[in-house]
Amino acid sequence: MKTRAAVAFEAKQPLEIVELDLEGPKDGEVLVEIMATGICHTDAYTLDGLDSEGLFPSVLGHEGAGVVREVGKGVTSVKPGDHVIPLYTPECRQCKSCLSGKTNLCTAIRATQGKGVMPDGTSRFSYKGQPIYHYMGCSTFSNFTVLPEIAVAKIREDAPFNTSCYVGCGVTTGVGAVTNTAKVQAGDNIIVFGLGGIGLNVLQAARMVGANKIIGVDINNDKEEWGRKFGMTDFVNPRELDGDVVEELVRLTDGGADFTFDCTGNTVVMRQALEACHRGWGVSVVIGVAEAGKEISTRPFQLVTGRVWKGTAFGGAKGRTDVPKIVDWYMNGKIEIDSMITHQLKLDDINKAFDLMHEGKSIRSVVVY
Ligand code: NAD
Ligand code: AHE
Ligand code: ZN
Repeated sequence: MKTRAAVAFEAKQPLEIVELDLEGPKDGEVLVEIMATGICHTDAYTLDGLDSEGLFPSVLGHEGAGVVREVGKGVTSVKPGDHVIPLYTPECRQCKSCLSGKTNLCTAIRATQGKGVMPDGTSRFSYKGQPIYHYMGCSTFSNFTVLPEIAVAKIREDAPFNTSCYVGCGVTTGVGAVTNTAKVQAGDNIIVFGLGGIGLNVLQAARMVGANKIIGVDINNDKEEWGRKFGMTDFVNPRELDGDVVEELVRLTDGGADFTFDCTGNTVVMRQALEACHRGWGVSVVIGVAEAGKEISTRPFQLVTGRVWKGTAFGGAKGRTDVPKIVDWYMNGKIEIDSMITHQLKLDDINKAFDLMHEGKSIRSVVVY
């Protein structure tokens, strides 16, 4: 079949809207009509050529929602007509990682996913006879895409596509970092670095679990108002401080935070986030994805004196199990999504979404097909 898609032919070039050929689902795969997709900073990072796994030409996009249109042989958990969210972190429930109960990082198809192909080693997308790579196993910047059955979460049918697509990455990542990875408790003091599409979701989850001080740090003053809407109690712009940002944060939290979260992808900020943790027990969670070649550093003394550095992918969420629950939280009003979707665009205008993100003017842009 044919599908309209925004293709990343080369790094650092705008996406091009073209018609691709798409092969139908093979055994264990499903064809999904994507109804809406968010644009996450990770898409921009890959398009900018900063991802060590980045491949071109490819169909980017990993924050979608849609409807199953066809299933391949052996598919039992979904059927045509089901509403689903594609999962870049699948959940096979059979691999060592899934069975461990200790991680959401299913390994069943990670190797082929990183190579831009389906589990059988081939791509379903092609353009003028040449294969086009898949991205993060999702490729939601195409109106139709093919996914392994283990990489779709079935969701309720009354959830709007144009908002629930955000659960496919940003919402789950931010909320899950608080509830699954950090396990923030009522009364804890937390600091969030970077108040974008991920950071605001960290804030709202911290409010939901009853955190005490919820401090937001951003270099863009426009983010203060956004932060306050989602539970932030204090705002710090490091560029407007006379002194050192870590010292100021340690002062504000009477010795350091119980939990800090990096939602910037900047390795200097990651160090600040660790060092703003409380001596003896503070935990810093790395969410931001850093560009290829970057490394984190700190004085080992920071760890010797009890601070803990950890990270999270997809908020530690087990996709097929947890994503439907997060959609329920949204539909039942436990978490907020609608106001974070600041821009809704057509596929033809998808490049504007990247500009808005780089200019700091959007929280989430969503393409509606
Ligand atoms: P975004 O562009 O919406 O937000 C980033 C925010 O960080 C902006 O508000 C920006 O002003 C702020 N910022 C930039 N530099 C800063 C600095 N030096 N100090 C303080 N604030 C600064 O991006 P997003 O979609 O929220 O994504 C954030 C990061 O999370 C990206 O690196 C993305 O790749 C990553 N991410 C990781 C996961 C995961 O599973 N680990 C999932 C989604 C996104
Ligand atoms: N490919 C990059 C790493 C990118 C990365 O860490 N991705 C996150 C999700 S970001 C979503 O917006 C993730 O899930 N990581 C775990 C995994 O298995 O990819 C690189 O540095 O090579
Ligand atoms: Zn993402």
